[in-house]
Amino acid sequence: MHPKIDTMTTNRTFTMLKPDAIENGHMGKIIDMIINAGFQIKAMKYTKLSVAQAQEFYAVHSERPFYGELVEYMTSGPIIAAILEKENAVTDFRNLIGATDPAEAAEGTIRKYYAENKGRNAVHGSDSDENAAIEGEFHFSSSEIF
Ligand code: IDP
Ligand code: MG
Repeated sequence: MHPKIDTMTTNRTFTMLKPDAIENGHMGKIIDMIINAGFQIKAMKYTKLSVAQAQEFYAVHSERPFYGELVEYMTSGPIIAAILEKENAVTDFRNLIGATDPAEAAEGTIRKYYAENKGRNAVHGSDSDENAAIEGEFHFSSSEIF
């Protein structure tokens, strides 16, 4: 039998610069790191999540003890949402942002530089190609993607 070849990989991921990154004035430096790492910005907007949007976006975590805190934090101020393109976008972007908890994030990662703690951790990055597509469509219509 032939080995199964994965043709499902896409070159896009989805990110949010979270409320702490905006509050702390880190958005310019974070966007600069993203561009310098070779990502193209396909879509970007400055917006604010409603409680219903944050609950839906993080529905996978609804049973976790931090869910209420997470929704409150993600709706506490504006965010910057973006669709990014690059070869191996999902994996490369997860490597660029670093571990969820900045105490565990590698040197040179966005969370190492700019996250406050495990909850207020500056950036979101999709964890799979499938979620990247779902999350991108959640925030952008096709006429907003370039
Ligand atoms: P990720 O953002 O690195 O993919 P997830 O485990 O998917 O991490 O969690 C989603 C978000 O929920 C995190 O980025 C962080 O903002 C928040 N979060 C995760 N774990 C905790 C926790 O233990 N306490 C508070 N907030 C958390
Ligand atoms: Mg995640």
